[in-house]
Amino acid sequence: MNEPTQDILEAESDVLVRKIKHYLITIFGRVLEEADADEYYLAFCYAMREKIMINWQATAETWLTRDVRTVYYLSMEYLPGRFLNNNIMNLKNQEVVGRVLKKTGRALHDLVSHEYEPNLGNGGLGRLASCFMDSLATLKMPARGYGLRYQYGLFEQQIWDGVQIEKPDLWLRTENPWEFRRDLRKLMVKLCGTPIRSPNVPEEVYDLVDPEEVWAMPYDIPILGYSPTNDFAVVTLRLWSTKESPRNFQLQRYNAGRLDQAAENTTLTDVLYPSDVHETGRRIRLKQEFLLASASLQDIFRYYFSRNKDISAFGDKVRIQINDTHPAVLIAELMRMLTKHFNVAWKQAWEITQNCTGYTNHTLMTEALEAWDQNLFRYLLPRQYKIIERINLDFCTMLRTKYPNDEDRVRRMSVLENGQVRMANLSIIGSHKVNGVAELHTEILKARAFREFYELYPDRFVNITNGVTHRRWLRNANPDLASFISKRIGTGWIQDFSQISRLAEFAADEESQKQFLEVKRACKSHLLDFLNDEGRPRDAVGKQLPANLKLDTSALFDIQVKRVHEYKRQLLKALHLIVRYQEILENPFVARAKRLVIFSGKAAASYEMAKTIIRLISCIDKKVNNDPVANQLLNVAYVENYFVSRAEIIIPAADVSEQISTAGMEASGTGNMKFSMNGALTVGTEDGANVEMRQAITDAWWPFRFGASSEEITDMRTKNSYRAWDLYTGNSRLKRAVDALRYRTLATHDIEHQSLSALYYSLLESSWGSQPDRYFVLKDFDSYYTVQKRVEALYQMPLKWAEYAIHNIAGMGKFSTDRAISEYSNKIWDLTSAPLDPEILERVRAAYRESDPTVVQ
Ligand code: 26Q
Repeated sequence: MNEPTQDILEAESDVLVRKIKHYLITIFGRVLEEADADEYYLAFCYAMREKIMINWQATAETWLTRDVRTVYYLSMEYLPGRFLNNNIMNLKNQEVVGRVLKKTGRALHDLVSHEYEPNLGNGGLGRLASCFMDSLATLKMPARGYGLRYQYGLFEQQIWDGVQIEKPDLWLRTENPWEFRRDLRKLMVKLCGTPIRSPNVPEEVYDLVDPEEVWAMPYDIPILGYSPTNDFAVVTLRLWSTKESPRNFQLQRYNAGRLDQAAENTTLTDVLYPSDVHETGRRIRLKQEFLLASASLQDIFRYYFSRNKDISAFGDKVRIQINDTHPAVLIAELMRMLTKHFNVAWKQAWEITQNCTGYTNHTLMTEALEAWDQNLFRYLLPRQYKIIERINLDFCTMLRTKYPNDEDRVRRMSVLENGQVRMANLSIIGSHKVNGVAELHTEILKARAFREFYELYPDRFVNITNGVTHRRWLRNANPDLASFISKRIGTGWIQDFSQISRLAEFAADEESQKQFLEVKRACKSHLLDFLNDEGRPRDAVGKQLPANLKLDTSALFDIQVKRVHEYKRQLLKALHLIVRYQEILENPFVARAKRLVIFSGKAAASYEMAKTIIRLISCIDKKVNNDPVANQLLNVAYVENYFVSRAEIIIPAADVSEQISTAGMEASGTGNMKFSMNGALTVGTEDGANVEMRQAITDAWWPFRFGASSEEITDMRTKNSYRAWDLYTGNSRLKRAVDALRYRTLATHDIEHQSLSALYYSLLESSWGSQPDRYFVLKDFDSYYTVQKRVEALYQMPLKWAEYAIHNIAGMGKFSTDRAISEYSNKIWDLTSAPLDPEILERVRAAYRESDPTVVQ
């Protein structure tokens, strides 16, 4: 496409300025000069939004008129990050925006950082859903995302002298200009009540007497794809809310004095459950899951019937992907709707349901598989429970024929067992494809967690390795590195990330190495500014302390950011820190690489051990940063409140990316990919997607692999052969570090001391029937220590380091969600790209120009 001329840029920026002024005066009653940052931000977004509407409308109309197969992605979590900057980039409006800001006397940084991002997820799974939306839109795949619009997203984390404090996330305190409330599209969801047999339908299909009726109000967010021309597609992310429908308030209960119950259904979507681990038995959570499933399904049916006269094409036109088991009750609800409302026979309905549904698993920890108490389930969702009973009866009957005299197997595979409803079993049975999120993960699913299902349905299991959108995580987060790349291989990589491999040609080029190091230095400087300002630690009453970092950008930036979890082993890194500190004290005059170690991540509010690990790191931080000898060589920072925009500052600055989970426990990881794309070298176990990253980057350029393999770990577990105590006593370096947890070396008062002791005991003593050191921290310590020595040696050779880094970036072509979405489209959905119809686009554009004759294009 031809670049726009100066005249056009100028004219476009004039239009935008006029629109901003228009919104300021008509919505806020303000003129430009008076507008505060909030008002300016909103007016700016409203003005930008107009352009989005054209392609949004044209996308919807194209897909509607062409009656294409569509995928509906259901996820309880989304972490989209900030919208404004991404939208400016995908509209390719940087230049125009630059001029607008100049003309209106505002700064880009102030504008984009004014946005408060939605924190509607816990971590990896939610961020993956958002990366998928970006790639679906970019690939022009007919798609829609469904989720919940929580009033309060994941808590805001503050760390007061080492203690995690959770504060409510008030993301809706000002208006969100990126969402559109669609009153006409609201839907009713029915729960509880008494089931009664309904006439003329299969036996298990019941009517409901006296149900609770909850209105779900949709809010639509446009997700812009990237296109080198201006025919980008816009996918809708539709989030349901129960807040804005006054009738959800149960006045009868209120009148009966049950104030708590009266408001339950207006507050259903109030909070995101703040845990990425086992959270069973939470009534509201099950109601939330059903709300998502039921409202989305009704919406899917409504859309389907706007294009089709009868149900016959449903199985062909509709694909539904469930992001983990959280929306899995959809399988029962789809069966119910097909049989009850559309008169489909049971057997055929089951075929349609399986055909339509795909299930992605994100965890290997069997204790984290979702299971609901049967009584609770039956009480809240009586009709769906009946359906599950029938599904399960059919399934178990089939099993008994196939495996006669193997009741144990039937029990293990049954959906209803032990007083529980097992959502993973339901999901596998009700889907045509089940996928893991990295090769190792999928293999372990087949060999262990879902082995018997795999035996039964070998073709159902597929792997689709995760990715990330390189547009947000490289192009937007690290514009200097992006232009470093584009100068060398052109801009084609933005759309087709496999082209990044061509960067390898420049890895050995000294000029490129130097420039890479300069880009990295600038990113580190930016992060240091943040750490020394907003990112400073807090004292025991929450007041921010003066900056306490001594190191500059010449130090090695060694970073671990992710949810805090024992299996992710922040503790391993902490122990290594203690060792380094002790070594420095012992021998202060040995030349050593300077290192700034950065952590960030939230612990689930109820996860004591994780909170204690944060506390330990803060203790180390206080000790090391305030020690006049050690702080010349080693600094530690725990950045509170990790979220997408903060990750966008932290990740580009990393020299070393820590991906050190116990092998076999991290399903995939996606932070690992973001770091590597930004030219960090990975210190990593052979876990999750690390394995495939190593293969893609090749062993030659992947120097810091360490630790026991997942086979070794499994072996130690099954043979019960692991002896943490022997490792501890056999390694004096390690022993001294572990002892620091117990001997009050790090703690400054009693409570700290008690906390840290708990870590000591978790490593060395069995408790509640579980083994010491369940995550094999001590096992991998030595190998971690050795690899960290190599890190420092290589860091002494900056140009060599840069060569490695450039090879790492060049090897990341596979890890874009564009590739992942293409694979889902081929292997699971059988979905093809549907670009915008140029005629429709032109017609919508013309209508827009007619509505406002001042617009330029
Ligand atoms: C379940 C029931 C009740 C309440 C909460 C939950 C719940 C919520 C979130 C359970 C799990 C999660 C999130 C899991 C998650 O984020 N898993 C990560 O998914 C990433 C994307 O596939 C992987 O890269 C990570 O390895 C995996 O840990």
